Amino acid sequence: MSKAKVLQSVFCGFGLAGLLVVGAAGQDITPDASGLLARAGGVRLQVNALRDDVIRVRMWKGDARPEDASWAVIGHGKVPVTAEAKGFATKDLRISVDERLMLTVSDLQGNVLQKDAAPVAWEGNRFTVSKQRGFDDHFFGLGDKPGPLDRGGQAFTMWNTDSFGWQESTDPIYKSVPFFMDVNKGRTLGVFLDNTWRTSFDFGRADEKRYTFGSLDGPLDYYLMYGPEAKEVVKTWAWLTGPTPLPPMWALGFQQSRYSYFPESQLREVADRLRKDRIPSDVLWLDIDFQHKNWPFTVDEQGYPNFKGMVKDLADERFKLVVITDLHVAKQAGVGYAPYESGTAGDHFVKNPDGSTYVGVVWPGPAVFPDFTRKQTRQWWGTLYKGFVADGVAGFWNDMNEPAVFDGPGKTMPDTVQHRIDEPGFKPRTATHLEIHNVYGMENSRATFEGQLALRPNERPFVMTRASYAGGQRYATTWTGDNSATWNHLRMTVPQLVNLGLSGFSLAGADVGGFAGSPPADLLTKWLEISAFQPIDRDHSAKGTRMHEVWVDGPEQEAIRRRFIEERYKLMPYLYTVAEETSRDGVPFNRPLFLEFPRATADGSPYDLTTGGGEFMVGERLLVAPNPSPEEVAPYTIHLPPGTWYDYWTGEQTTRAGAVGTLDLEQRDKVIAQKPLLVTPKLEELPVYVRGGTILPIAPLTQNTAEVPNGPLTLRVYPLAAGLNTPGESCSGEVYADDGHSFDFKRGEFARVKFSCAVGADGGLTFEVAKQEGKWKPWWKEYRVEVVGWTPGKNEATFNGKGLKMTQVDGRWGVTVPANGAAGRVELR
Ligand code: NBV
Repeated sequence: MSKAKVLQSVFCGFGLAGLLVVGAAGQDITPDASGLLARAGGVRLQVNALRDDVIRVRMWKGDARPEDASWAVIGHGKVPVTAEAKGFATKDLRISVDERLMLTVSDLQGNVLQKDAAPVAWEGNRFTVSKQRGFDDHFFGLGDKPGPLDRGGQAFTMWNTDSFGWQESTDPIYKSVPFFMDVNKGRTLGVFLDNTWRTSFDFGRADEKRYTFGSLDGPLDYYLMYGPEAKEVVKTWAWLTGPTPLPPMWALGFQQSRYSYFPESQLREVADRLRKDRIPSDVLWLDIDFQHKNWPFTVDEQGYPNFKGMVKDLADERFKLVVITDLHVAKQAGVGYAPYESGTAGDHFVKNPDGSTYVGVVWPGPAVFPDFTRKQTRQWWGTLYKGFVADGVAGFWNDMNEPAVFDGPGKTMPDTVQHRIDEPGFKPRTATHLEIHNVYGMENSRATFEGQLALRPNERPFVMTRASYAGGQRYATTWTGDNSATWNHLRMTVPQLVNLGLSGFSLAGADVGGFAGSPPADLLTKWLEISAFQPIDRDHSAKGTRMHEVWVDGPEQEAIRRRFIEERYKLMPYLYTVAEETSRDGVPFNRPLFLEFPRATADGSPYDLTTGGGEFMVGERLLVAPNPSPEEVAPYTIHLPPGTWYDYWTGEQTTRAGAVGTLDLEQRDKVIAQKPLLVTPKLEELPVYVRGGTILPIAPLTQNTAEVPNGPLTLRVYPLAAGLNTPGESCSGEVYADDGHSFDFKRGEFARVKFSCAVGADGGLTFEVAKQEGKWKPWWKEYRVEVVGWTPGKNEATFNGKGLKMTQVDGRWGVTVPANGAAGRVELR
């Protein structure tokens, strides 16, 4: 459509009143191949389709188009659109713009997905975007913000902040991930405001009919990602900003940390005890006290006289070591402190407006701060790891990178500190700390990550960062900072880690047992139970609190704790498969139920509103249902989405609401309403369910992820319907394996095996093993195929047509068959 034509239709469409509002001076729409450019008064609006389901919206004042650069977005194309009278349409969406540049986004069926509630409000450079909000809008994401899973009714600020002892209503805390999704009756729209300045989000707190987002400065630049299913939006988010890469497998093992193990002998005692007590574990952490006077990249030679030898001894015991490397470089001239001297020589530190180096006080005393917005500085930072890497340190921890500065205003750097952006995609320019603050931690973790890659090109880096921004999942795992040893903090780990996962940070953890304060024995036990199903399982505690390693409360508590950690290790083939999925499509490790069951409610509202956000999925197959009030002793209700479920521990089947597809939505809801599933909480139990139709890969117990499991890979079949009595019903599963630490998987050195099964008319089961993808030889030589809740009618089994004997193990009937990468078929009846 020509520009003139659009103008004409715009005029007709809006009528005289509209024109008067804008003024004759200039409102027009110019379509282009992938969207439009519009102008009203002195404001420009650019809307483009990056994909049929992804729209980018930019707005600015004046003629000069702002710089098009992003720390978060990793590149994207544009797709052609069809121009329409008031906007354009893609194959999924319709965008219309009114005379005041107000946007409406609908699907092609006419459902409004998002509509401006008011024109963008500008106050100097500050802007606020307002969207209409209804009671069916539910908001998720926004990174590590504490509070309920659904962000509706609340308001948040993005400003990375060291918030020791944060509580449920504390905001802001460590990270800024200005991405959220709005789930409205099963239709999901993701929104990402790509602005690193201090941004704010209000989901109906100031005005229940609106949600708003804005910033005090910087670009008005946001992306809309349409589902309709939330899972699609999460995948699109990973498309836009990158998924969490595949971690080394040991990162999924149990990890023991404390602020701080000191001296070396204490760390060795912890290691010995873990092995002696047979607590499966992979990682030990060293916090700041292992350093000389808290100077990053040094070792206190008195406390740790034989650092290299110790790392080696730990490695012999199959422990990986992660050490802290804070970014505040001690300001120590002339004493041979290489990070300061080489950093000064290379001009790598951030500056005051007068050109002098900015100095702030942190753990080492006066310290200087690398300018991570410079590529050269990140490269230099990466080289600082050379010594630790040579010593065999496996991973690195970037703390305090909000950045925390003890004597700075607001406990961070002054707003006026200068960063010298020198980064591909950006104009080389000076930016104030106001602009860089929220990405500083992410770029710190990026420098660490890329440094590892440079030093050990064929090893997957492991970095954990406290502060980050959107896209930071590309470089580091994260944790929720300085939580507290309370029951409420244990409860909050679930919504917090789930929202982090939806925001891209699939691999996240909370300090197990709580950082601040001392957990009573039962709290620590329950925490270790739940964390066994969370992505990063790291026990960590603050100085001055009581020790909280697994054994500290005596043999009874220890036995419970061990059992859960052991279960995590048995589930490792599944957990690793989930992590590998994340690395491709971004669907997180822990998931809200609505991600897997978008149609579990009659009206399409997120199912998690029913559960209160306390239940969560591990991958697509396991559901964990902790007590929503973990200190409460009375029975509580578990809400299982429609379908067949199995108690993970007992195998008992719970078809609470009929199999999916057999009841209509309304009936399903009634069934759920009729029969609450009540459980009485017990210290030693955590309800976990397996979705019917699952084939779950399980390994023999190992004491760490480096140990080769001894025995077959168990493929536990959880039929879709009870007793295999519904012909045609099927189940599926898969397992992924590789060497667990290198990038050889990118060159085909991996194994992915898919399994499926179907129930025959005779009540028997046909189980198919597909030919292995990839050329890696996994550890298993055999499969144990077993069926949960099933008794054979004829007691007949074949493998590839040949008869074999069926056996019962722990009440489950099955067979053991060779596994050599070839396709195979097991028949059980
Ligand atoms: O490095 C010490 C701690 C660390 O243990 C914790 O996990 C971080 O969140 N660090 C904060 C600095 C001081 C905390 C009081």
